[in-house]
Amino acid sequence: MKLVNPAILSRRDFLRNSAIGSTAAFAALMLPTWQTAAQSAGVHINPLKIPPLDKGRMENGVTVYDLKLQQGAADFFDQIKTPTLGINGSYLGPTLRMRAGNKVRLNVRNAIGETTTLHWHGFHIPAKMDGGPHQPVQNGETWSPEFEVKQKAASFWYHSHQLHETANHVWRGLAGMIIVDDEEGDALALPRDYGVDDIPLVLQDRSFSQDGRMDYNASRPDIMMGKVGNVPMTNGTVAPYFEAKSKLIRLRILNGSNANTYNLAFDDGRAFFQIGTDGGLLEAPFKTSNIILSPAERAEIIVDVSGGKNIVLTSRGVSGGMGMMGGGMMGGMMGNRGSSRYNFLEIRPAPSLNASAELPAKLTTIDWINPESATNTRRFIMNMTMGPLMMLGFGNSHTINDRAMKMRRIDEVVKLGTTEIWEIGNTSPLPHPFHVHDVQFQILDRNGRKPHPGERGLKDTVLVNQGENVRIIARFQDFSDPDRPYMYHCHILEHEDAGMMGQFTVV
Ligand SMILES: [Cu+2]
Repeated sequence: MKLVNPAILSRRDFLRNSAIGSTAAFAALMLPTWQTAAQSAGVHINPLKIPPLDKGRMENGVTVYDLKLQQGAADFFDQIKTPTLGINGSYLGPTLRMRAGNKVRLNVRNAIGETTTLHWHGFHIPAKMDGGPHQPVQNGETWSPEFEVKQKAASFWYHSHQLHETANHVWRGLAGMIIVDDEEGDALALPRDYGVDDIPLVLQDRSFSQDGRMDYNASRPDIMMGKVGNVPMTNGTVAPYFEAKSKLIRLRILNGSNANTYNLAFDDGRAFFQIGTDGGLLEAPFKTSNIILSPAERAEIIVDVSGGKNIVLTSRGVSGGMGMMGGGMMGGMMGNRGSSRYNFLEIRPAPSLNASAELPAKLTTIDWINPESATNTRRFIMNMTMGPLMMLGFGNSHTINDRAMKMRRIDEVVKLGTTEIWEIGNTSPLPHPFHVHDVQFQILDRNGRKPHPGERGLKDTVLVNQGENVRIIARFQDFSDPDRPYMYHCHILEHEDAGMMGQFTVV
C-alpha cells in the first residue's frame, strides 16, 4: 500500500478544519480514504475553480470559438497529477458565452489521441451541426460547425457524444458549460457578474485509484446501473469553497455526472429560488428548499447567503427513485449508488455583503404549446433486461422500444413544422433521464399529474422514474435533413453507450 504525499501535505489544512480527530486523519493517508473522510467531515480546502469565460472573437459577423480537445494532467489533489481530458485546459472546458440571434462558429480541434465528438446539448440547430455520433472528429482533425443561436437565455452545456465512448470521454473531462444571453434576460435585475455573483457549477462525482488516477473502467454492474463515484467535484474542484461578496448569489447548476441523480439542498435547509430550467427562465421564481437534478439537467437558482454563516450545497439520496432500491438483488448490486451524501460546495459569505437588487416577481413568458395542436403521438419505452445472462454481457440489455441503438437505423421520422406529443415510459427497475436533441420541450404531465413547479419550463432532459409515464410536447421546426438524424436517449451515459438511444430525422 502506497502512501500519498499530497494527502500528508493537505492533512495540515484537514486537521486544522476537521471535526474528525487526528487519529482518524493519520489513519487515512491514502488518497480516496483521506478524501472520503474530509468529504464526510465537510471540510472544504480548495477555492472553487471558475471555468474561464470565452466570449469568442468576431470574424466577419460570426462569433468564433477555438476549442482544443486535449489530454491533460489535472491537479485535483496537491502534488498529484491525474491524467485527464480537457478543452483548452486540463479538465473540462471554458464557459462559452453566446448571444441569442448571433451566428457562432466553433473550431473543434481534436488532439485527444482518439476519435470523439462535441455535442451542443440543448441547442436547436441543424442535425449536421449537432455534434452527435454522426459527426465524429478524428484525432488531429478540426470540425467547424456554424449555426445561429436560437435559444433563450439559459445555461446549456457541451460534451462528447462519441458512440459507445461518451461515458468514457465525459468521465475523463470532455464537457463544459454554455451561457446564452438575450435581451429579455439582460433586462431583468438578476445577478450577472460571472464568477462573482453569477456562478457556473458543474457537479460531478468521480472515483480515483489510490495513486490519484481516474481512468474510466466500467464494470458490468457499472454498465447496468451507471458509473457513480465517491468523490464529489464542482468545476473540477475537490472539496471546494467559494467566498460570496453579495447578498444574492445566482448558481447555474449542471448535473454533469455520468449517472447520478442529485437531490440538492443547503445543509441548513434554507429556502432558495429556482429561476430557470434546462432551456430558459421560469415564468416566476419558485421557492423551494431542494431540487432534484438527473444527469444533464440544469437549474438556475438564487440563494440569499446573508446571515453570517457558511452554508454547504449538498446532495442526498433521492427517495422514490434510486432510494427505493433498498433491498433485494438490485439493492445489493447497487450498493450505496444514489444514496451517497455529497458536499459539493461551501459558500462563505463575506463579513459585509454587497446589496443585491430584489428578485423580480416575473421572469419571462413561456409560449405554452396547446396539446390539441399536436398531430402525432409517439411512445417510447425505456427498458433494461436484467438477469445473469445480461450481467455476463449477452444481448441488448439497454433498449428503447425493445431496440438498442443502431447507427444505420432511423427509428422515427418527424414531419417538419409539426407538433408532437412523446409519451415516455420506463419498465426497467431504475430511473432514466430522457434527453431529446433538436428541441426544447414542455412536460405535459407525469402519470397524468401536472409536472412539479420546478419542471414547468423549457426542458431538454426529463427524469422518468420506474413505472412512470411522462408526456412531453415539442414543435419540430426550422431544420430538416432526411439523411442526418438527431438522437433521443437516456442520459445515464453508460446506458446510452450500451444502447438506450434511438434516432429521428425531421423531414
Ligand atoms: Cu438509463
